[in-house]
This record gives sequence, C-alpha cells and structure tokens, in this order.
Amino acid sequence: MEGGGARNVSAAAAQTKESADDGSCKPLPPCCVKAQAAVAESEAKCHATVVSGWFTGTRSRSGKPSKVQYFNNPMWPGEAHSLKVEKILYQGKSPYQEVLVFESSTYGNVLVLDGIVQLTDKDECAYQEMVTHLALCSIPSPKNVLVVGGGDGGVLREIAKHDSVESIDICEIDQLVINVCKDFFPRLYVGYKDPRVKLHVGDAVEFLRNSPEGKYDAIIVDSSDPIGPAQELVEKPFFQTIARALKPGGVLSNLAESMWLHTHLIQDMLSICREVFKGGVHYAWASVPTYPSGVIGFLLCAKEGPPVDFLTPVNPIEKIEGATKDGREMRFYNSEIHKAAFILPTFVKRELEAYNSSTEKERPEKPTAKPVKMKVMRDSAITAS
Ligand code: SPD
Repeated sequence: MEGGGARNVSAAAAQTKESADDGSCKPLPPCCVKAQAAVAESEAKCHATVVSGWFTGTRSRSGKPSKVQYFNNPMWPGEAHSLKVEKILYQGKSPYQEVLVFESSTYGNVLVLDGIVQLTDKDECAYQEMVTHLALCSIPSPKNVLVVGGGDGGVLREIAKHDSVESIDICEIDQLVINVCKDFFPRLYVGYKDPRVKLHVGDAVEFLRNSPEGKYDAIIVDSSDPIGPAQELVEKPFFQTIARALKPGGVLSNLAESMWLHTHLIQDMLSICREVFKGGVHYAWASVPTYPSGVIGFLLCAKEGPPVDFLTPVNPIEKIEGATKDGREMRFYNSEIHKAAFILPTFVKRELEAYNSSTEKERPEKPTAKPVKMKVMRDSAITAS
C-alpha cells in the first residue's frame, strides 16, 4: 500500500517473542490514556508506540498440550486483537515494508504490512465498499477515478461496479503487495482484470503532480495508516495536490482512522481539508472488526463546483445496472448504511465541535475571507461551510 509506514517492531522481529509485552514499556502518552477515561484528548500527538508481533499459547487438546500460534494485531498500546494462525502463507520484505500473509482460523487469509493488519477475507468488504461507494454514489456519473495505494485490488473491484466509469488509474508504490495479493487474495485481485484499469507503480504524490489539472471525478486514498512515510498523506500539500487533480465538484474519499483512538488526527485532517475543499467536508465511519478499536473512519471532501450532497446518495448503488448482481453482490454497503455512516456518536460530535471552536479562536481574523465553520447538521453529520 502506498506509503506503508515502518513501525518500531516488525512482525518478523517480534516472532520470537513469547509475548508483545517485554516489561520495558515507557509510560503511556496522554492520548493513550483515553482508553481508560472519557476525556477529550486535546494534547494528543500521533506516535508510533504500537507493538505488533506474535505469541504462542499452550492449550490442551485431547488431553495433550499443544502449541497454538496467534498473530497479535495491535489495536493501541495495551490492547490487541488476536487471530489464531492456521498457516503462514508468505513472509517477505519489499523496499518499503514487511509483507506477511497468513491463513487465520476465523477471518480467512490476512494481509499484514509492517505488523499491522490491512485486510482479511472476512471483513475487507466493509472497508473497500464504504471507502469507494461513499464517494462514487455521491456524484451523478463518475467517469475518471484514481486510486492512491489500494494495491490489493479491492477498491478497483468496487469502482468497476459503476458502469458510468470510463477510466480507473491506480498508483501503488509497492509491487510486492500487488504480487502477493494476486496469489493469496483472488477475490480482491480480480479488480485488476477490468479493462478500464491502468496500473502505475510508483509514488502517488509524484503521480498526482504530473496529472492534468481537473482530470478526476473522484480520488480514493487507500493507504496504510499515516505513521512514518505515510504521514505525508495527511498533510496539507498532499490534499492540495489531490484538489488540483479533481474536477470542480469532484470528490475525495480518504481513510480517517478510528474515532475511539485518533480524534486528534481526525481533527487535524478535518481542519486541513476544510481549508482545501470548499465544496464540503464530512466524516463517516464503519465497523471493521480487525482494524484498531473495530471501526474505521472516512473523510469525504468535495472540491468547489457543482454541489455535492454526501449525505443522500444521488447515484444509489441499487439503481446501477449490474452493480449488485452476477457475482458483484455487496456484502456491506447499501444506500441506508451510506446515510447512517455520517451519523456520529455524541462524544465525537462534542470533541470535533470543541476543537473547531478552539481553533477558530486561535486563528487570526481575516476580514476579507468568509469564515469556515464546522457545523453539526440536524442529521448529526459534521460538515464544513
Ligand atoms: N489500520 C489499517 C488501515 C488500513 C487501510 N488500508 C487497507 C487496505 C485495504 N484495501
């Protein structure tokens, strides 16, 4: 995946450990204490203290003790989601990241990059369908679409369900991810078989800089978490490059982490995107059990131009010829869940609103500029106007 960030402990290095906890932990930074207290994490900073790895457990089977291996999928310092490993299918290293594929006992095949679960056969549908259709179903007739990252092919598979789409560019930095997904994730790799797909292996920032201005109706950023090198993908220059490549009224769908763990990051992304995308900025979320805290968020942004109403799909998937049948059935997304995805829990609305009012106060008044304000809509969506 584009920008796959290096973490402090690799899966391979940690494999020999009996447990991820070696007792040498530093005190948790303030934002991590959030798991224990329902307070806003105003001083939180992004950090890479997550420790991933393996551990084995001894279990009695038919009276005889036997070794059972688990993958310890880091959720946050102090918590992990363990997946029982049936078989390791691939372990390797590209110039960008460590790549691991294993067969789990309950989630099918699992793709892990630098020790972080990226997708599993069982729950990949939720992420790929939502990150794609929240954007493409919000504009009338998407034609040119770009995927940043997304080397597994899952987002391509979803875009291909839109018969209005004429061209699908994908810019993935890591050829190894593509190769491994061809071998072990055929249900995602199938996305590459659509004749509209054109693969570019390389750096997406460079690719975007060289793209004609206003080329794309939609850009979908399907990257790794923004830690390490992928940090660039949540900074203002990147969003400006995206906006430049979009048509007026074009849309961006970008992963935006967990509202339980990363409100500081979500606040920063919302704040930057509100400055860049004058057609509207919204936060949506979905349940993905193998992602940290079991949820993932999405930032939906529109470039100024023909108005985009993300909250009510103008291009409903149910009305797209062939999008939901003949082996293309959705497993997660539908128009109801599209609308529901923008409804936010009270604490999220409160934290995002509080952040907005504090940054509004800090920002010097610009008499000529129209103030940009985040509003909580009647239907609970956070939006910028
Ligand atoms: N916390 C993991 C987030 C991973 C997002 N990218 C997943 C790639 C699936 N196409």
